[in-house]
Amino acid sequence: MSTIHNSNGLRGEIAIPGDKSISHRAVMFGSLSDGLTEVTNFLQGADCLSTIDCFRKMGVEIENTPGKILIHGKGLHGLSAPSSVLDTGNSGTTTRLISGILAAQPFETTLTGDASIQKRPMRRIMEPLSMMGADITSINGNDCAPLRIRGSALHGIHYHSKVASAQVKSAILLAGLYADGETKVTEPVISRNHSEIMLRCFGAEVKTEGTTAGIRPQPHLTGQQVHVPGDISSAAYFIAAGLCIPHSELLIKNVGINPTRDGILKVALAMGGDITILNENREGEPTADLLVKSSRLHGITIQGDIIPTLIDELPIINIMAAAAEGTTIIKDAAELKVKESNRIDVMVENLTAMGADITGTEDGMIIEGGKPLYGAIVDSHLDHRIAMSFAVAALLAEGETTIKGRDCVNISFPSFYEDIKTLSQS
Ligand code: SPQ
Repeated sequence: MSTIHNSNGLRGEIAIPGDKSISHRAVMFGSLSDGLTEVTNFLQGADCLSTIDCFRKMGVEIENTPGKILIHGKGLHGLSAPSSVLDTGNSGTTTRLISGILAAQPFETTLTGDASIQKRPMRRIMEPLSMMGADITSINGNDCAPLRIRGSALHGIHYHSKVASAQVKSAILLAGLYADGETKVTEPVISRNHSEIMLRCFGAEVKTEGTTAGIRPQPHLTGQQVHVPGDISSAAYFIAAGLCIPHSELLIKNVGINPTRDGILKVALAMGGDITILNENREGEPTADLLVKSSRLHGITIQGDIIPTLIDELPIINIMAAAAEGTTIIKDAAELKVKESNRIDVMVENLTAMGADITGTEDGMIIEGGKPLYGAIVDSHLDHRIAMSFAVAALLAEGETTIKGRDCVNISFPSFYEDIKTLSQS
């Protein structure tokens, strides 16, 4: 499918691949544990494979078998110095979380990634980790990767983060496993809490109160069985397609609906979307099946505390807003500028090319919905979330759409185009 055409409706059932954030964390925490960690429904996306590669380079035996990932943990103090640079690929999560671990190891590491990673801000982790005593430098002096990290003795701190960021919070908590006292992070608004939930399962002492998460230094973690739920960020493309394309009905199975990630559901319902939540399971990371039917959507305002719970879904929410009647206003989302691409500029560029009425603002965008969309050549800027959002826009548009750099979906959803094709034929 190199060009994408208008769709007559998506119908059928889809099982969404494993959650990217949870898959990364399972590999990291399993590597730092004593004993075996078994991970099922692991996301075989390029980002999570970068995390596996980094830990293999530090001596961890990780078997990637068809049904499960087996991680033979080295314990908190068992990693060995890599013989080459650690390459985190396109993954901000790998880069930032692993920095918290490397800050405490008895060796020096150089960490880098692709062109996009080398532009993403690292000062946000360098500052708190340095306050803990870490020796971490940006080799080019621009507060971006490549980073050189020399392991040091770390102190517990209480850090007040200016941004609501699970990557910042998790980097600090992971360094806190090795500190000489309690470490706490307070965020302005709570960000996704997968690290807190999973670290507790592996035996760490993690406490949370309001927007503060705290951890105590730990003698050891213990290997676990982790079943990764389907990624709500990947499900979001099918939620949007099911709602916006006439004659659609989709059953999206086993989706993670952790309240720190479920903003897309709240927004879709507030826009008038017909979504039924079925088979809810609230143990550990909560999951449910979602039955989604074509709906007439209307514009809304999205701002404030909900933003961190849907930050990665804002590109596809833009497409829903373009298809909806009326105005959608998105505020408090300046973080979109420092993702794999500047997601405010790129959404404005591509949606405008397709005929939508969208204006970028300092911290979001304003979309006047209901204008017809036309096929166009759009550029993903090698950002997976942009490519998938415009694949859905293409299904809604008259004519033919070409997405430049379309294969970047492999970062988080390798079977994405195949799944759209299957559901188009059902
Ligand atoms: O890993 P990466 O590249 O940062 O991935 C993105 C994405 O769209 O897949 C962001 F570009 O998701 C982040 C998310 O935005 C994954 C993440 C996590 O697993 O902890 C947290 C969020 O980032 P942040 O900066 O808000 O902590």
